[in-house]
Amino acid sequence: MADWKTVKEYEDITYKKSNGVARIAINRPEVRNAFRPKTTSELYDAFYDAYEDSSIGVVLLTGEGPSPKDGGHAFCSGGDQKARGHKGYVGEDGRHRLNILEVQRLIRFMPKAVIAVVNGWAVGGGHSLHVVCDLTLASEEHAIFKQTDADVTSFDGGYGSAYLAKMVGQKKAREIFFLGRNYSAQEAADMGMVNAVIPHAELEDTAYEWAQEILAKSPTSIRMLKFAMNLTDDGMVGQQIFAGEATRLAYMTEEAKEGRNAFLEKRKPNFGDDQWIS
Ligand code: S0N
Repeated sequence: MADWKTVKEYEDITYKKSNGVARIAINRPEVRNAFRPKTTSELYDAFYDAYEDSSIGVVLLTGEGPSPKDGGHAFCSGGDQKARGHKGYVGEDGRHRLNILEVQRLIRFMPKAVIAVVNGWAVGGGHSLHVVCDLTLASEEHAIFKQTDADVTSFDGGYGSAYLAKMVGQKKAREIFFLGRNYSAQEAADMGMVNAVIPHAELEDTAYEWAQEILAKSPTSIRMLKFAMNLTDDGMVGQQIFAGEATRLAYMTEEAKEGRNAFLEKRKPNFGDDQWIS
């Protein structure tokens, strides 16, 4: 069982950790967990903490709720349309931003598994957030997947649509975006964008169990496999990230230590014989 400890108090999100797992939840149930710039800044801050914490191997992303007003469950309803200006979403500082994309990139490029725990509505930019996560677990009773981007002219032409099409196929992805219908957890699983449909009461415990299973695996294998699977879709950035991990592995060899030591000792390196392995 999880023993969640709050890491830091935020206004728009909650952030907790338990035994190698971080849990980040959007906490604006009165607007179905829509994100405003403060929310995305806080999400970025929490995800970055989890990214840097070497004791954390898996991050769960979910939504708090249900709504105090009428009991509606929400994972995330996307960009807060009340905060939307003409050039982006307007923060308390008056600046326009689309910084949910920075959160998406951090989820995509962090060397740890990120699981979307979809407890209710996953709509618009909230749908895109589940798409960019490595795995999605969905509430059997309350999860509803819906793309409203084309209703409100606030559309995700990146991972939210193009990567979705790789996941569910071109025809289905176009249906999701062009028609904006509601899809149940089971329909989403049948399409290939949800890993498992879980009874609502067991959703969080199941996500924690999946996280513990992943934590029992080799951390290097998980990070290399995530980046290998990202690579073909992420172009040169995918290569850069995968190559960074190859460099990190190279640093761990005797060969690399000799290269560094020879420079520091102002001598020629001696990499030894028989090093040109096939
Ligand atoms: C979620 C929906 C389907 C829930 O319907 P339900 O249960 O009937 O509740 P409502 O009565 O509609 O809502 C309850 C209260 O919550 C407010 N509210 C809900 N969603 C939002 C929202 N997104 N922004 C602001 N307020 C919201 C309602 O107004 C209501 O409050 P009151 O009672 O005071 O009126 C339904 O609510 C719904 O359809 N919501 C809107 C979904 C939507 O269109 N989202 C925006 C879609 N676009 C994006 O998210 C793009 C985001 C983005 O930033 C982006 C930009 C560039 C590139 C990428 C992205 C990206 O996608 O990440």
